Amino acid sequence: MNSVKNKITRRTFIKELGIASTITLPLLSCNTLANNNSPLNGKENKPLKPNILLLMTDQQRWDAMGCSGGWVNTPNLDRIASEGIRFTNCVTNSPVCVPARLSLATGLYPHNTGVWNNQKHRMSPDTSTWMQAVRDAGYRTSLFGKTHLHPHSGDLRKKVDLMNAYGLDDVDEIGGPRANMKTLSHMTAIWEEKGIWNAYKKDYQERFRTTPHLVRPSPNGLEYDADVYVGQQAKKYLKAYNRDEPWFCWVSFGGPHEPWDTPEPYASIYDSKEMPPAITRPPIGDRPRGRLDQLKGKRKPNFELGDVAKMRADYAGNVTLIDDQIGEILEAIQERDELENTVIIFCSDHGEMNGDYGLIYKSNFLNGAVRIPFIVRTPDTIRRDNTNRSCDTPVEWIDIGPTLVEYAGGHIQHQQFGKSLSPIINDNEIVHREYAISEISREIMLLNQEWKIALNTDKTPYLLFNIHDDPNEINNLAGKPKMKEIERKLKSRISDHLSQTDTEKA
Ligand SMILES: [Ca+2]
Repeated sequence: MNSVKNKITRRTFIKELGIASTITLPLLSCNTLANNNSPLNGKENKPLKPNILLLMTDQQRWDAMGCSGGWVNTPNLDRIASEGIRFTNCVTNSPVCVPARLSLATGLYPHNTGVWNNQKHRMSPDTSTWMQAVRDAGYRTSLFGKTHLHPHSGDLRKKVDLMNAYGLDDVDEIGGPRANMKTLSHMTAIWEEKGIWNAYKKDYQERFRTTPHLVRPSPNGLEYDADVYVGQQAKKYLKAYNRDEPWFCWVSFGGPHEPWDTPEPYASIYDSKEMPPAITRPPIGDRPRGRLDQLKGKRKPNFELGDVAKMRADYAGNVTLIDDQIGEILEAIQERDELENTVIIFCSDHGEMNGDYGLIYKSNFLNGAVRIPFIVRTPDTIRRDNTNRSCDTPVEWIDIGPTLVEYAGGHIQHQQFGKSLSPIINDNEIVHREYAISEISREIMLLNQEWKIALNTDKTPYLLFNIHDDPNEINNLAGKPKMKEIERKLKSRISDHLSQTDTEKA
């Protein structure tokens, strides 16, 4: 039953996909979170473990959902939110892929992992992860899409053993949109076979050479779109799943990451005139400087009038495309009659500035980049009355792992700093975290219920916003004499945090 050693090959995986037979109900129980309403196992009359669906996107802003910002149509995410809890103050632990995803897998901060930027980093197969803890709790684990837990190079089809070591059994991994130009995967093998891969490469080279924010549909069209590939592979897998263990399925879309190349018909769904305007970059003044002030070049393109609105409309189209794929996955789970007993988390690894502050991409601590959409929906939250569907406590994205392990009825044995959300899901009066932390390039940010502060590499505050009075982060109070005491207190919190999470000391 335990599948730790069960490393299936791609061939047997495909063979298994082809076998559709009656689902055998899992015999495992002992889920501390299962209550009397949980479905029962017919033979032993014990609550069934829930299945677990982790839906993740890459570079989706916190406000790019119908239920959060209101400017993107996402009926399926809205449905998950209406049956779950949406956390409105969730930040990624690093606003860029590689450090963020490493932190997610390990529950460690960049100041622990030493990975502070998008660098070539391969997570060692010996690393302890929460995915292993889910598997050890009796789950069959799977991954469709992007992990970026190891460098995007060579042939991802040959990295299955590494993914197995990370805790993921059944794997169909792809690179990100840029990596798909050169990294082999099952998906790019199809592109090559269909004779479309060269056009994809040519389109990318052209747009990044001249205008990175160019809005133009991908030559792949909808049929060979990477997000459609990920959604459909996950759907096929879940439809055919016929093992005894409950399933954990991680669906990790590569979109709505740049470029702005959404295929039709999604490219034309949104009217650019109806997109929310970008937040204008305020003058820097004489405050201390930090990473945000160094972002330039391709991240700060010369926009022409209307460019930002066009980008936003294209981006919104990509989010809706992914939402439709999520809808198909939910439908497949519903057809299995498992939707009610499935825990769902939806999140993104970081946001996208999409023109805010004159910037594109991420890599800074402003809302557009650091704040992420985050929804948890469980068999229990579905049954609640419709109050308290959102929660503004600070949450960190490394909280995903311990939350899922708790719902799986497992245990994380290794030292890590993620914190299960199940207590606050059960009682929204609980303080989950007093503050949330994010880090990049040896800078650190703290967000609490009232303030956001960021320190540069000299440990000097260079961003300070009152999040209630100034939700758009226009009025930077860093370095102002009247803020001295606030800055001192927040800095001391940061220093306590660093000392409490110092793995060197352990
Ligand atoms: Ca990313």
